[in-house]
Amino acid sequence: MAESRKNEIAAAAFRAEVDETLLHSVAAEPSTANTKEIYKALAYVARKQLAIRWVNTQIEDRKKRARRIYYMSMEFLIGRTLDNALSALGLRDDAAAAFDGAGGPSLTEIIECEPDAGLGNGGLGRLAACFLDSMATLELPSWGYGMRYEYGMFAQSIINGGQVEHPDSWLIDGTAWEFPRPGTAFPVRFGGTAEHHGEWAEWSATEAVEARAFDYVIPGHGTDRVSTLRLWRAGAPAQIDLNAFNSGDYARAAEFKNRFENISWVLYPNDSTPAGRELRLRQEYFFVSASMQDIILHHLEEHKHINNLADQIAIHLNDTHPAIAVAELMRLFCDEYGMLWTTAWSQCQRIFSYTNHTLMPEALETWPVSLIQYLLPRHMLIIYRINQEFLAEVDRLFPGDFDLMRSVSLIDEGDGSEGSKRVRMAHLCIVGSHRINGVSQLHSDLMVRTIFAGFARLYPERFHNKTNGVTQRRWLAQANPSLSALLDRSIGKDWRLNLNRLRELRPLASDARFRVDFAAAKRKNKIRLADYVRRETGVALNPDSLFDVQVKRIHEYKRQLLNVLHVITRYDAILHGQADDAAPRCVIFAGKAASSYHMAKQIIRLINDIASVINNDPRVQDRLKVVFVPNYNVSIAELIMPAADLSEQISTAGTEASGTGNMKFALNGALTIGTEDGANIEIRDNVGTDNIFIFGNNAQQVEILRRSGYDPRSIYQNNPQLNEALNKIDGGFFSPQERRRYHDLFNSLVNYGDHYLLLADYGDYVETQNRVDALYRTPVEWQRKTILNVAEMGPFSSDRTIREYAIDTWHLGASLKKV
Ligand code: 26W
Repeated sequence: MAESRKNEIAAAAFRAEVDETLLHSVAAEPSTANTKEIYKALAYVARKQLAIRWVNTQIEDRKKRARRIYYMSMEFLIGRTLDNALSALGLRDDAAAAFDGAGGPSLTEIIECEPDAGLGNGGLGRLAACFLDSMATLELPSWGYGMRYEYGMFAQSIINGGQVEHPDSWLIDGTAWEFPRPGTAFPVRFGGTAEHHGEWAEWSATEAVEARAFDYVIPGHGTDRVSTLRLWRAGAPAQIDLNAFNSGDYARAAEFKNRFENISWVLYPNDSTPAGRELRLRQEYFFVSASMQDIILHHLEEHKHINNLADQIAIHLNDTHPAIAVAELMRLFCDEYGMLWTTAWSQCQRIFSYTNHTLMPEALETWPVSLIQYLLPRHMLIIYRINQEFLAEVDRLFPGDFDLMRSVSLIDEGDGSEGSKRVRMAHLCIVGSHRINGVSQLHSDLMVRTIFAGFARLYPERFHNKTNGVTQRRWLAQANPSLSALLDRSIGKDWRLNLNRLRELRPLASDARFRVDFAAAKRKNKIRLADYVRRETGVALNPDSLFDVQVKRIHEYKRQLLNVLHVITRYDAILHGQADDAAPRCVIFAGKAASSYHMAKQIIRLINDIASVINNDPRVQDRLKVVFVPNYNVSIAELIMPAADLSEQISTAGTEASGTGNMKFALNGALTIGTEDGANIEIRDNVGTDNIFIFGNNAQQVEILRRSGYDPRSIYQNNPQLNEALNKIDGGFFSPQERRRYHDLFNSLVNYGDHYLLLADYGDYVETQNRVDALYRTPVEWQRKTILNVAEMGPFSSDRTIREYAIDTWHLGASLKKV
C-alpha cells in the first residue's frame, strides 16, 4: 500500500477515536464540539496511552528492583503537555492529518487551548521540567516530586505600562493530565514538642495535614518508558472535625478546611529572594515529608528492610528548597525504624546530592531557629546534632580554626541573641550530601572560591560541575516546526535523540541553498511572532528588521536596564541623524517581576514608557520598535525564542549561575550578545569567538572594579551618549505626566553605586551592538554564523546533563539507554 494511503487510514482511525472519546468521555457531539472540547478529547486519547506506559514501566522497574532517582523540586515549570505527549506517543502526524484542513480547528489551534502548568518561577523550575523529559527519554527509573499548587506563577497584564498580577487558576477547568491516587496519602505533622530517648526521640505534634498524591506521566521520546511526576496536594484529614459539619457550623468547617488546604494553594512568585514566611517553610516540609514517606514505602514493597536504602535510591535536591529532607530522613531512620544515628547518617550522605543555583549571598535560604523550633521541633534537634558532630569533625581536620568553623556551621549565630539565630539550609544540604554541583563551569568554580570556600577545603571531592541543558524535543522540535522540518530534510531526524548530530550542519553553513532555506525558516517564525505581538499589543513589527530579544525574569542583575540604555542611545542617534547605517531593529522584552520587587516593576514601566514614545515618534519609522510582550511563560517562550535574531544575555559577569534561555536561543539560530557569565562562556567556547558577541568586564574584572572604588558618576559625566540617555530617563522625557517617576532608578545607577556595573559595561555594549548591525547588513555572513551556532549546540542538550548526573552523581550509569 502506498505510504500516503496508509497515512490517510491512520488519520481516519485517529479521528474516529477522538470522536468516540468526545461522545463517551466529554459528552459532546463530534460535529458541534468546540475547540476546548476537542482539546479535551485529544488529551484523553493521549492519556490512555500514557496510562498503559506508566503501568508497564512500574511493572518493569519493580521486577528489576531498579535503583531509582528521585528529583525533589519545589518547582516544575511544565508549560503545555498535549503537543509533547502526541510527539512522544508517535501520534502527532496522525493528529495533524486528522484536523488540519478538515474544516474545524487546526491541530495548532487545539494545542493552544491548553493552559500552561506554570508551577515555577523561572530557570530553576524549567530546568526541572527539561530534566524529567531527559530522564524519561534516557530510560532512567526516575520520579520527580513536587507541589500541586492550585495557583501557579501569577498571570501578568500590563496596565498603563505597569505590571498587574492576576491569580493563575490553571486548574479551573480541571486537567486531563493528572492521575489522582486516592490510595496514596500521608500525614504530615507540625508543631508540638520533641523529647529525646537516647538515640531516638518522640515528637508529639499538635497538627497533622494530609498529603494526597497526583501523578503526571512524563513520556520519554523514542522509548515506551515514562517518568512520574508526583505532586502533593494538602487536605484536612477526612475524619477530622466532623462535629462542625454535624452541628451545621459550616463557616467554622470551611475555615478549618482552608487552614489545611492553604499549604498547597499558591506558588511563591519570588525569584532569588527567599521568602521569610512561615507558610513557605510549611510548604517545603509538607512536600518533603510526604515524598520521603512515599519513597520508603516504595522501597519496603520491594525489599524487606530499610538498611539497604542507599544502595537502591538516590535523592536529588533542586536547590535548598527541599533541604529539610536531610533531617526528615534522619528522623524516619532513627525514630521510625530504630536505626543507629551513625548508620543512618552514612546512608543519608550516600543518598543525597544537591545543586546550587545562585551565588548571590542574599538569595541563600536561611530560616530562623525559632521558627523551625516551633514548626518542626524534632528536626531542630536533629539539625543541632548534625551540626555538633560536623563541627567536631571540622575541629579534627583543622584544629582551632574558629573562623572556618563559624563560616561552615549550619547555624548562623546572628548578633548572638537567641532570636537572631538562623539555620543555613545550603550548609545542611552540603554536609548531608556526597555530591554538590553548580550549573555552569564558571558558577561551579566561583562556588568553591566564594560562598562555599570553607566546605571546599573540608570536602574538595564532593564539588562538581554539571552545566545545564535544555530538551531539544520541546525547544526545537516542538517550538520551531519550520527549522525542524529543514533539519529533518538535511541531516535526518536523529537529532531529537542525539543532539550532537547537529554537527552535521557545519558544512551546510557554506551551502548557499541551505542558507536561504535557513533564513526562510527564521522569517516564518518572525511573522508568526509579529502576528501574535500585533494581536496582543497593537504594535506592528517588521519581520525584515533585526529581532533583538531579552526575555527572562526581570532582575537588576540581569540588566534589562543596560539594554534600555542602548535602546535610548539608538533612538538618540536616529534623532540626530547619526544612525543611517543602523539595521532596522525590533527590541523585544518579556518577563515577570516579583510582586514585591519595586525596582523590577519600575523597569517594566520604563520599558513600556519608552516603547510608547519611540513607537509613536514619526521620525523613527521602522528603524526602531520597542515592545514588551505581556505574561511571559513557557508557551510564549516557545513562540519568541525561534523568532529571535539576537539573544541578549547581558548579566553582570559572575551573577547568572548558568542561564538556559541562552541555550534555547542559540539552538534556534539566534546570535548571542553576552557577557562572560554563566553558560555564555561555554557557548562561546563551543561556537567559537567569531560567532558570538562577547563584551564587557569579566568576573575577575568585576571583582577588581568593585574592590578598587568603582565610580559610576564619573562615567556618567564623561560619556556624552550615556549622559544623554540617563538624563532623558531622569528628566521625565519618557514620563512627561510624572517627570520624577524614574528619579530613584537614575540615582541607583549614578549616585548609589550602580551595584551591577551597568555604566562600566555600557560603552563596550553599545560598540558591540554596532558590530551586530554591521554583520546583520551582510546577510550571508550573518546566516553562516547562525548556522554554525546551531551546529555547535549539541552539548547543551539536557540529555548530556542528565547522563553526567546519572554517571557521576546518582550511580545510575548502568540504567542509561545506550546510544
Ligand atoms: C523563593 C525562593 C527562590 C529562590 C531562588 C525561588 C527560586 C530561586 C531560584 C534559585 C531562581 C532560579 O531560577 N535560578 C536560576 O536557575 C537556573 C537553572 O539552574 C539558572 O540557569 C539561572 O542562572 C538561575 O538564575
